[in-house]
Amino acid sequence: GHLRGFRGCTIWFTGLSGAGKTSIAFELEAYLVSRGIPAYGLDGDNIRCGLNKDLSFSKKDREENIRRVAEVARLFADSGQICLCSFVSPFAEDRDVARRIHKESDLPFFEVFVDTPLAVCEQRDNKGLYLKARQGIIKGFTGIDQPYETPEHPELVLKTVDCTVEQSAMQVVELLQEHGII
Ligand code: GGZ
Repeated sequence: GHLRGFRGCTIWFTGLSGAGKTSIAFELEAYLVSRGIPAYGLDGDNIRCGLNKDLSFSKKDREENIRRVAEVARLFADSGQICLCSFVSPFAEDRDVARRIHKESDLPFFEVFVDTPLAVCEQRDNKGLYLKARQGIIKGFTGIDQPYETPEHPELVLKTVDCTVEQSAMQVVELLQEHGII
């Protein structure tokens, strides 16, 4: 890694569906790339349609989803890029696996809890998924009939209710600066 003079790392955004993970990651990716810092975002949209299209939303398949994503992120980070992972990743033990995978390769890993209350996510319901979950059309939906385990020691907590997407992205930029990544 480090070919471009930047230290690669992984930023792991976790939070409910509709919390704003991908929006913040996308804003951050644009900010970094515009400054010549290589960054790339992974999320359910580009991972679950391809690499992980064989996986469901059962506890076991979410575990495998996170494991594979973490391995891919490790490769991005090892290549000197900032890998921005946006996954609900509701189970603490799965997030810990992602962290361990990076630690074993001596790559920095930052867990960022996108802390948006369920009521706000459900109110937004951008994709109509919460309504379907409430109606029982979708089963095993995080926050409705599957748990979300709140991160206990994340490197950063983003309270999105009080911030714009740009402000949240800048808080992550500050985190990266504090750790000498950028
Ligand atoms: C949670 C679900 C589910 C269920 C479909 N539970 O708002 P979105 O649409 O784009 O984000 C959610 C995304 C979650 O995929 P992840 O790969 O991030 O999940 S995990 O990390 O837990 O493996 C939502 C949609 O897929 N979605 N069904 N049952 N979210």
